[in-house]
Amino acid sequence: NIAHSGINLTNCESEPIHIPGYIQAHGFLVALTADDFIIRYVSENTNAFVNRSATDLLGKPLDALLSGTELPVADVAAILNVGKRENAWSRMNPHRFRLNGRDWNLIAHQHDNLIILEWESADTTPGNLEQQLVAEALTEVQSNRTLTELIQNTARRVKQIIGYDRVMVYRFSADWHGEVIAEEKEPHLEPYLGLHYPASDIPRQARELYKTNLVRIIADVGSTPSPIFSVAEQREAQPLDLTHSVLRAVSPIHIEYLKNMGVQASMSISLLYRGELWGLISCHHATPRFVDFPARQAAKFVSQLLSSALEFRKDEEDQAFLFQIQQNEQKINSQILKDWDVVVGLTQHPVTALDITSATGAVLVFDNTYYSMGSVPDESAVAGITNWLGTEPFDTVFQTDRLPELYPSAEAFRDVASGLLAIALSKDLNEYVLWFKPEQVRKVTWAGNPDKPVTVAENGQHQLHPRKSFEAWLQTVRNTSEPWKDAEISVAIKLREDILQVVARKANDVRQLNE
Ligand code: BLA
Repeated sequence: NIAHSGINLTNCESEPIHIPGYIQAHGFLVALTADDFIIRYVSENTNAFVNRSATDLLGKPLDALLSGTELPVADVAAILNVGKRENAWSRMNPHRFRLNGRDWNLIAHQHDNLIILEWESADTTPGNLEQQLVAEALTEVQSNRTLTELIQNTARRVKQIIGYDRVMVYRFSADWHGEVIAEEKEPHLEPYLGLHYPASDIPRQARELYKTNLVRIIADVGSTPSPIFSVAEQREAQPLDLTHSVLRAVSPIHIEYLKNMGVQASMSISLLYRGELWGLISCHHATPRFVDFPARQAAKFVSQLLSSALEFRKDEEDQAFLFQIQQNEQKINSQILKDWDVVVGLTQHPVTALDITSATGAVLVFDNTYYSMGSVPDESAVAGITNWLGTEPFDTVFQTDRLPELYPSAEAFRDVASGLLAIALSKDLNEYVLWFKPEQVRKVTWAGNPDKPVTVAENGQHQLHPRKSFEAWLQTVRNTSEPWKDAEISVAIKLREDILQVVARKANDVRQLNE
């Protein structure tokens, strides 16, 4: 049993998950000194595979591990020498061997001065479906597919490669909470698509580790992890660093989470965007399920193609959004100039003030009159907002993604106006353009009954359940909208300048007429 060593729901971030002292028992691990191949660490279960007790092997040369097996020491030593000399570990993995009547993949890497050898069983049938899916994915990233299609198809391909019940694309937000943005699943499972989870479900040190080590599999949440033994003189030393390991035993807190969720195997693949974690492909299976190294590599490759598409598509889409709203702003400006009327120019044409942001509603308050576009609070509510804005210390632009927190009366219409972006045309005359965004989550549909109590374990671990997590997240985002993008704010400021110019020129015309 892994010692929790004081880790609980409130201090998850301090669990040192890269040095758990255990591996998952579906494979075995041996770590050798890089200079002379002396065994320094061995997982306890090694004896079941090589018929030598783990403690016997400590301090012995590599030969001790392989003697008595049909595996030539020279072959393994040759591989390690090449890996060492050229630091070619990742390019060379895996090495397929037959050992005691079974097929194995040896996955080797070097960390500090140790070479870590991990042995996993190899599927007997390497398929060409994988190759076909990888080829398809390659062609697709070069095509003109939208990011949404690429994301969905990546989930579909990963599911075909690893055969899990559910494959999700989980995207992180700026505050590290996340959302399921694509899902491929067996029909009987309740959908998680569109659900959000708090940042603490995947704590900081886990996200850091996942930037370095891009794939992890938890083959069986019910299996007992195997402890790693080390030589006597190292007993006081740090446990073996498993940052780059493929067999690392997983945090018991996360195991609990998966069990509560009815999941017995989990695999996830990191999605990086400019070196930062953008999301994860998260995969679940209801029964234990191992995926061998070549299949994991294929799934990783398909996911990395998505990451590489992100690198340019995401910029492209951000660029396209900015371009679109800038175009709309110019259109509105020319409408105002042509009509020589702010109200008509902003509200009466196919392109209105609503189209320069991603807001769902907008209001122009001008000349003591209220003009609405899209879904907005009613006139008296808007009057309340503008009166309050008049007392706020800003001259040009005001924005918030949590209006009810600043202006409590807004809680009554948070479903249309949790986010507010406002430009002041004249605070003295109470003239503004206002844009509104709704509360982030208005309606959530669980396939199951959300009021059904979760079974409560004696130790209170029931808190670790995605449904609970989702509720926790809902509490934190009540009364908040999606944030306003810099592009939206800067285009709104540009619109303000254009409007004020026309207002000033009109005032000037009136003055000249009167003179
Ligand atoms: C790890 N948590 C993870 C991982 C995922 C999630 C994907 C990566 C490991 C894996 O592949 O299974 C979370 N999985 C999700 C979420 C969804 C999903 C949100 O499918 C949504 C559909 N977890 C908690 C709390 C703590 C916690 C409260 O919920 C801490 C108190 C910890 N999660 C935790 C830890 C890890 C983790 C420590 C790292 C596990 C490891 O790699 O050792």
